[in-house]
Amino acid sequence: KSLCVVGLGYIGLPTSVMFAIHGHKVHGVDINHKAVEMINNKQLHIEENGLQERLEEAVDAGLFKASVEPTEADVFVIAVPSPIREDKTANLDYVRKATEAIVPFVKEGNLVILESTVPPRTVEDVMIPVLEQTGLSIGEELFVSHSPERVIPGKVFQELVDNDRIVGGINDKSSTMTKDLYESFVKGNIHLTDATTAEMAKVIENTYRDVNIAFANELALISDKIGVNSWEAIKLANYHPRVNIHTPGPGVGGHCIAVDPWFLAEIEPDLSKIIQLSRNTNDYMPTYTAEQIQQISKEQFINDPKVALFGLSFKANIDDQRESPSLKVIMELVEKGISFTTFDPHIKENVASNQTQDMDEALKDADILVILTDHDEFKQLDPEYIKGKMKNRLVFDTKNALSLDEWKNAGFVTKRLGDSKN
Ligand code: SAJ
Repeated sequence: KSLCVVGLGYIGLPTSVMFAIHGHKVHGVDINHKAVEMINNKQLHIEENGLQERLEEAVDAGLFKASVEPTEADVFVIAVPSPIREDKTANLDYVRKATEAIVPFVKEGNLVILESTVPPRTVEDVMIPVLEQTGLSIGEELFVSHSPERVIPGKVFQELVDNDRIVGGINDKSSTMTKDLYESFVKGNIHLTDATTAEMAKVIENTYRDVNIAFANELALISDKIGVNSWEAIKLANYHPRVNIHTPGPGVGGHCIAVDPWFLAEIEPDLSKIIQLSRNTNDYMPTYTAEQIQQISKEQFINDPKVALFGLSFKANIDDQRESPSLKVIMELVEKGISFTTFDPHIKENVASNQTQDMDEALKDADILVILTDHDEFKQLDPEYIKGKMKNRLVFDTKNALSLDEWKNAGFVTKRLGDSKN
């Protein structure tokens, strides 16, 4: 088949190369000229395990090329961002614009698939009216479905293949056509439903995770007051066969979990109480983290601490900073007038202020080391080495990434988020 994939980001690019290395001819589209040029030169503008070699394979086979303009194709796949606005309502401008952009190229018999996560009813209420401009009869001459991406950054290629996939067509024919296409590389089960149910299922998955993390964060806040290590208590509770509590942390980042629950809250604000409460709990965690940094320092009689913040990406071993709790912690420290440096081996671009690529420089004159992301590199930090680089020996681990006993032995005063035993 020939495919036109609109949006070559964290989802669109890996998906494009997967289709290409499975024999489809893929034309990728992105509004970012620089990204398009890089992709055609087999260079990556994002970090993802296994993407480089697959991109090379796809381009070398002549089955994948990128452009800023769509083209005619059998299938159109839309994988563009669907962020929220300041007021926590869905910003569907990218989805709408991508749909409008393909309209001139859509022909009879084509299939349009939306992969972006969207509020339930977006396909029916936002996309279909735009696609009607093709003059084609929707469901008879033009087929449309929602097949939400469900892959986790860092393990995208494994999950693209192994995860079950949801396919929600606007009618049965749309669903079957979509299933046939994804079967070229998906080994998980493909479940068919309607477009709106598929939208709901996807939003529910991420909302479930957000609510569960908020519960874990609440347990961490309680544990900080009552002489309990929440990490240990949660681990023990999870030995129960029907309990699966997620882990606390400095907040919830990324463009999915921190965003998608608002898609439900927006639709039915009065009925989504737990959902909104959870969002607010998770959004409070960076503030709590900054307050803890201040408090721990005060307890050690350091009134004007210099903080070394380790980890800027929103989670371990990736280069993505979207909605990262670290950026919110930074804002809180700025507001409190606390000085800091930042270090993250995965972030090359100097987006955060006071960032250095040199760990020793980040630690210079620091009073407190704060771990905000559990990168593998940080788990391997040697306290014996670090202690020689800092002014004071204080460490605050918000991700349970360090063996704090080792740090204590090296002379550090230690604190773990959600743990009043450490
Ligand atoms: N986090 C915690 N505690 C946890 C798990 C995560 O604090 O127990 C934090 C992370 O540190 C991070 C944030 O939550 O800041 C989100 O990370 P994540 O690993 O939960 O999720 P994402 O955003 O990388 O990917 C999610 C996935 N959804 C689910 O697992 C239900 C992925 O499968 C989706 O494809 C993706 O959202 C998406 O694009 O929607």
